[in-house]
Amino acid sequence: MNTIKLSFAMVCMIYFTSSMSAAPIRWSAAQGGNGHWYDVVRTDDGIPWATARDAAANSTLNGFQGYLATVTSQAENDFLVATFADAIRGTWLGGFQLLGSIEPTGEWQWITGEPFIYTNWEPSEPNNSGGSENNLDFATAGSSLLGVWNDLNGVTPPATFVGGYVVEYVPELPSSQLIAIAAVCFSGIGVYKR
Ligand SMILES: [Ca+2]
Ligand SMILES: [Ca+2]
Repeated sequence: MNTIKLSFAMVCMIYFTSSMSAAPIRWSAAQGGNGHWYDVVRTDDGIPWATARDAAANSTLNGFQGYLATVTSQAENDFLVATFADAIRGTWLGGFQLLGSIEPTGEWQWITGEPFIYTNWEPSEPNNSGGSENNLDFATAGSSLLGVWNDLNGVTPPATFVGGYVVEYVPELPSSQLIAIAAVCFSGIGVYKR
């Protein structure tokens, strides 16, 4: 029985530590920010956009679900550049085009539904290279400019062009789900200690 309780407590601790193990950084109101948190996750080169999108959606920060980052202002783009520097090169963002969009600049949208108005395309981008670049990334090291955008093939992205993604988290009051999980975990640990 004690083994079961110990295992339960360990699972709980792993849950909480894993959700905090990354090091997201907040764009605070004091900085003129929106209060959201951001993290750059480096992965194997060539990660498909949809894989990154799903991984971001499965990421949590203190119980809050993340999403593939949406960059909707120059100030937000500047914050990411200043905060993560070269780590953002070759990372996916939450922008995409549906098939049939007017190429290369037409009908870009954010996964959140936010208006796609601000852009920071690299000069000569988007170019819909190969006729199949419908996903948004921060341009890779081949670019002379840090923080500029590129359109890239999200299904079979060139391994040398993308190797990670940016996650954004919107903080809110602790969810009832988190409270419930925490209550169960701490009661379980308390039982074990007795
Ligand atoms: Ca395109
Ligand atoms: Ca391109």
